[in-house]
Amino acid sequence: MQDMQNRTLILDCKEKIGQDVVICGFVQVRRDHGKILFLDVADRSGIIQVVLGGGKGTDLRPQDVVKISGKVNKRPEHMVNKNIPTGEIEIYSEKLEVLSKAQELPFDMGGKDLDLQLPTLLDFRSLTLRHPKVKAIFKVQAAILDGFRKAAKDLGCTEIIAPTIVAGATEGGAEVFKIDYFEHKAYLSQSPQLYKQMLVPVYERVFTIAKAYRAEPSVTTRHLTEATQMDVEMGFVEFEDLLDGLEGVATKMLKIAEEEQSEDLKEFGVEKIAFGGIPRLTLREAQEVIKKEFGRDNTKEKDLTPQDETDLCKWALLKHKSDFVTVTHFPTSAKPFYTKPDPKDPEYSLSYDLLFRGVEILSGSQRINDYQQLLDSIKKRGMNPENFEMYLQAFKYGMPPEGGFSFGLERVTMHVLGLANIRQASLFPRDMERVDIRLTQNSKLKTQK
Ligand code: AMO
Repeated sequence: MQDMQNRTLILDCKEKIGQDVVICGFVQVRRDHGKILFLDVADRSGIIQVVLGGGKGTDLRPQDVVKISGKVNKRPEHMVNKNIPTGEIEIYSEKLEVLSKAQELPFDMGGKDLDLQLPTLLDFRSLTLRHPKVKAIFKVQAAILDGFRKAAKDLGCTEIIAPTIVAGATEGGAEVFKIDYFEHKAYLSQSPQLYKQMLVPVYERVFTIAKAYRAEPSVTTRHLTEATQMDVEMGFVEFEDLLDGLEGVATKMLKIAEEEQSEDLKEFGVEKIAFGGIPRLTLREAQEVIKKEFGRDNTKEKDLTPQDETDLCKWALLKHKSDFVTVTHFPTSAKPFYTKPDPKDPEYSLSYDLLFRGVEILSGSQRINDYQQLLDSIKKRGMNPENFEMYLQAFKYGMPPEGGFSFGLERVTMHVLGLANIRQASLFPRDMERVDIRLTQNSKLKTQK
């Protein structure tokens, strides 16, 4: 693609030693040495040192957008910076144009890490996203998305886009945002669930990357009110096929992401992902492991506690060299209406979660595909079948045995990178307290003159 006329990308300067180039980018850091000014300038390809002579650039500051003409020189041996790909070169320039002037920054962005409290990091999101280490989070996230797409396509899935204005709650009645829809009530979709199922008789196998809205009334490090789900749904499958499918997609997706972004991942100092054979346990078996290995008796609980999830992953890494554990057969009553009860023991369902590095990153199930059974399940939960009219049509007119699963993109990103809070893994996170700006107090940010 054509860039600004005559522009050379910073990384390509490596091939232009001794030549005149024009680079465009953002001032990252300035260092004054008498009459000479050293700048670190970054563009989408990398970062380079610029030596500005001739008394130029005295009023430059970080984030100024600049166009610089100069000559690419080899740096003296003792000045080589081994940490960056352009560390053997620099640009000498006396010609600089400021394309856009930045105001004084509210904090220093020049360090290797951006050392800010989370609220400040988010209050200044459009600025803090420019820091190389923050930027890298979303390069890794893009690689995860890429990996998911490739893995889902390899399964034979067709990509679909589901609506997000919907007629009812699918995943749980309370945690749904109501919206005014002309003179009617509508909801923001909690999941693309119903739509991916309706498309099974059309394409057999589908995938989607969708926004999911959850009116989560609590503030935790792992919940957002607007999350991104990566969903798959497949027809003509049995329970074991689904487990193979989800583990296969998880493995392929993260292998691709690790390979594509290996340099960025190194910056975060995280261990390489352990892809040993993924252990599969029923919920009751998992709770036995917790009791035996960690001394907590949660064997009567309907779900795993956050501590159980952490401990199970510790166990899987130690015993199976796997950062993943698949847990199956959650109680039917704890799962959404579309979940298929296990015919061998209907109190438990053909459902599963995938845990990764201590947290649930995926859940899913084999679905009820029988029309009458689905209708009964809706009614049994006190829901109104009229709100599911279009969904039910799909079952009335023939639905193969089917099932699927959904990964939470931000949770996956968070745990691939070892981030402390899910908000760091969302470009513009929404929670109870924030929609871009803080809702709980007047924004401290005034438009700076
Ligand atoms: P579930 O509700 O478990 O299942 O969601 C699937 C995955 O999405 C992520 N996730 C969230 N991430 C951040 N904040 C939230 N509030 C949030 N809620 C969910 C998690 C979770 O594992 N329709 C089913 C999936 C299916 O059966 O196919 C569903 O939505 O990583």
